[in-house]
Amino acid sequence: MADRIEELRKLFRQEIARITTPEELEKLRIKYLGRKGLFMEIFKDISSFPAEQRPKVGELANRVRNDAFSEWNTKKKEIELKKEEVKEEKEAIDITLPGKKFSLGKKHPITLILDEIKNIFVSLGFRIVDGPEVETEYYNFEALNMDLHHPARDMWSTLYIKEGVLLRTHTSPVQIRVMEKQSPPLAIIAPGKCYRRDAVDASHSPMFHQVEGLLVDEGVSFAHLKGVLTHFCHRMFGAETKVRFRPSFFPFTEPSVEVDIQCVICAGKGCSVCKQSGWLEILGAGMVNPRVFEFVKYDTKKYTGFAFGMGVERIAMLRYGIDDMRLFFENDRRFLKQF
Ligand code: 2NL
Repeated sequence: MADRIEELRKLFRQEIARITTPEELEKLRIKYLGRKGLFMEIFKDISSFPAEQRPKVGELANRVRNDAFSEWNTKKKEIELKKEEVKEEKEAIDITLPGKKFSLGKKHPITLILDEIKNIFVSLGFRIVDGPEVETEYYNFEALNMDLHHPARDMWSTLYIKEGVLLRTHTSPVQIRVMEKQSPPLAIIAPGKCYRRDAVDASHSPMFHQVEGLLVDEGVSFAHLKGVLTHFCHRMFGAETKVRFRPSFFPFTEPSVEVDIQCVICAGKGCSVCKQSGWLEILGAGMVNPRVFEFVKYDTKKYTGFAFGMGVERIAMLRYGIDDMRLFFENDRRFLKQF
């Protein structure tokens, strides 16, 4: 009997040594240690032994079975550990692999031109101001001397949010708000987004960028306007650029001018960009209409000022030689990466 028990122990050890999976291990448990397992059979056989031998054989059988149990438990832990290790190995990050490539973005051409314009005026002592894009009719039109009958106030030209509230059509309202809070002297520029009820084409967009400027002090004259804006054109388009001032009309300035530069494409000879005129319109400007000063309660006997406004997209198109404004808003990376 003791031989049989030792034999069983040997067999059990041989089999368990070859096991690698939890399924095999479970089968082994049932075969040897289960309720109908090989060890149980031995316990059954013990009852057929003479009484004096039973305790000894029983004790041996018990010991071998208990050993087998603890060996089985050890193996179980081993397998679980192995499984865990394999899993970790599979999930491990290979830090020697090359990384994913990503490309750095660049500043948008409109931002680049805006930065240039701001730098020029800041270097002359102008301060950058901003304000709301959703405005009231008062700040966008009325305070700029554009009365109820002005065509721009039509709902077909302007994007209205509700009655009396709209998307600003220029950045002038920002300057009105600054004048309300601050008395002269004052030199500011107001860059930002503007909105008009326009269909998209090569030269129109319902959203575009504008920079307006305003300088108010005692004794400000048209000569100051000409000096500052000529300097701006020279910094923006080159010191050799010819500049011309042409009479115009705006309700918020009097007198008013359009500022042209000699065509940068054909050098004044006449081409399709300048419509054969040799000149390109760059800015609108003028001496602030005293009626605007009255709205912000500035003393019109004491103070005069000049103001100007320019479209950023137009300047960017001329600087970069772009003939279609839509390119700025499509955000095609092949276009954007060129700047
Ligand atoms: C243009 C013309 C202009 C102004 C804007 C202005 C602002 C205040 C008072 C008076 Cl608060 N004027 N702005 C003046 C003249 C022309 O813009 O062609 N813009 C694209």
